[in-house]
Amino acid sequence: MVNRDLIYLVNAGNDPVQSAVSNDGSFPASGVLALGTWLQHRLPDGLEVICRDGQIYGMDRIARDMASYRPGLVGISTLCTSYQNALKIAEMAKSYGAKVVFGNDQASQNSIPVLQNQRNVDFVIGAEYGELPLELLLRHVRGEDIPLDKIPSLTYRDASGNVVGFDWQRDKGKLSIVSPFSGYLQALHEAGIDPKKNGALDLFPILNRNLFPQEHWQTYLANYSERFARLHKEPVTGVATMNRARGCSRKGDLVCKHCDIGGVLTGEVALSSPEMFWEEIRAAHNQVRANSIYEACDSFSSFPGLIKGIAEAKPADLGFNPQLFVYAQARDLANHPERVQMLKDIGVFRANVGLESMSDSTLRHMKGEKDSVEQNERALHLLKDAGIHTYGSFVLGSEKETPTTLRETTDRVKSLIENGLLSDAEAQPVLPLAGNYQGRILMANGLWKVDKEHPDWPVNVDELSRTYIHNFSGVSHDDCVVAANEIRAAARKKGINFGSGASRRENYDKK
Ligand code: B12
Ligand code: SF4
Repeated sequence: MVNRDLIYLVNAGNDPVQSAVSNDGSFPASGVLALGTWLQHRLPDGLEVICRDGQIYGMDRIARDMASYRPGLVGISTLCTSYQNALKIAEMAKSYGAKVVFGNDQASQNSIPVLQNQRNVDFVIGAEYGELPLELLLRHVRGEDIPLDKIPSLTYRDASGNVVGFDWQRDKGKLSIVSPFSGYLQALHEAGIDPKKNGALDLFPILNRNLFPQEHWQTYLANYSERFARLHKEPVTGVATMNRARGCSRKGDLVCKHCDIGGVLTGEVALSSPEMFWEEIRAAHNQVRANSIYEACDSFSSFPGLIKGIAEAKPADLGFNPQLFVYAQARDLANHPERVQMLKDIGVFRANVGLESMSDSTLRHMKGEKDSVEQNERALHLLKDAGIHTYGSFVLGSEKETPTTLRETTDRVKSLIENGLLSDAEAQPVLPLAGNYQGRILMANGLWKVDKEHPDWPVNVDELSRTYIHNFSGVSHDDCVVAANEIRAAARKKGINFGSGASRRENYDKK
């Protein structure tokens, strides 16, 4: 017997074979918290919500939870590097009779093949904003008369077993929070939010971080402190993630070619009010003593109006000194140096900057003609002068990559590290994904399915990356791994953090 009044929401942590980035396990997965908080607000009567982050909790404990809680519905947050774990959790959940729903970018973009190939997955919710569709699905599972075909962005099997409903490739344009298809217009209206003005994200309540056990927060803090405490002048008392802005100023051809963020690919911009921004920060401190807080908007520097508003709305009675970590684009900062000061004013102490390449021809191929290495360097100097640390990431092996450009990037990144312009360096071969340019190129050339036994997803991200680089780049995947290892060695020597995301661990072990 399952408990239909209990929903278990879990972020599937990275599969064991994956290499880590230095942020992994240091920052909470807020997607499941956002979903759980929404459900508690909307279905307050008799619903129990349990949230866990598999990245720090471990599969054994998730297995024990399934056996003891017997949830009626299990929601699994699934990214490209956590698909195997997500499937294992689905299998465990199913063995006790739960219904299983996958969500987040990876599941969303691949919902059709996931359901065609995985009997342990009942549903996929393909949404930027999973809250409302999950609420409707939960109500359906609990016995309310809500037909599956009335749930926005749901992929499911019909009575004959055919996979029907949301198809990301076909329907992604309908996911906007202000689209009639998304189902949010009525909720916005009820909340008194004008969908034509910015502020739609105010619809989502302040995260209830207590949905994660205290132990999760202690683990994030311990992991974070081990890697980042040395960057702080004041003791770090807690770490939190928040998200009060979504979207990017890049549109159309200027979207970075490797970008796979669903909302950015569809041109979605949604913001909260500056007041809500500070409420979230205050709550993060009250709930888990967080003073190091990651605003996960990619890319935050795209919104100078919002940042200015946030600076103006900063409460005088906050009672602590928030240290913010945000995404910023080099181009935004180099062309608008005043934005660096604005970031400083609101408490930004570390910026995550996708520098991608330090060779103009590859950089421009990846990000368009308006970006340059000179801008990358200028932004790094501005940040350093303002006392803001930079987490710089680099993507190797694009179509314009040649041995010369790869050498140029590697040497320049090493010199950035040596000159103290980076406090973290992340470098890895480019990864084609269902939503990004590289993925589309593989699909167009019939090269997408690289694993015949797992046609829904080639679980080995390196194979996919290798296939792409081998066929379309002027270097090999091995060349990129060698370059990444050279960058990692320089970072290690300098004593700064380093990592290689979305790439397999074996590339970097014993090197
Ligand atoms: C913050 C962040 C992190 C944090 C926290 C990780 C986490 N799991 O949340 C850190 C730094 C630790 C991290 C790590 C990684 N990340 Co990350 N990360 C982000 C970022 C910038 C924001 C995510 C976020 O917090 N948004 C705010 C919350 C509220 O929204 P959300 O998580 O998207 O969840 C909403 C919906 O997606 C949906 N939803 C989510 N889960 C579920 C589950 C169910 C059942 C349902 C119904 C709906 C649903 O509803 C939620 C509420 O609206 C995104 C890019 C972006 N801007 O979206 C990349 C992103 C998600 N990360 C990505 C990647 C690749 C990684 C890493 C693999 C990097 C690496 N190590 O190689 C790891 C994976 C770690 C893991 N398995 O958890 C990719 C995923 C690509 C893909 N197709 O899978 C993204 C899209 C960036 C990119 N490259 O384009 N990341
Ligand atoms: S700056 Fe970030 S969010 Fe914007 S397109 Fe590039 S990778 Fe995507």
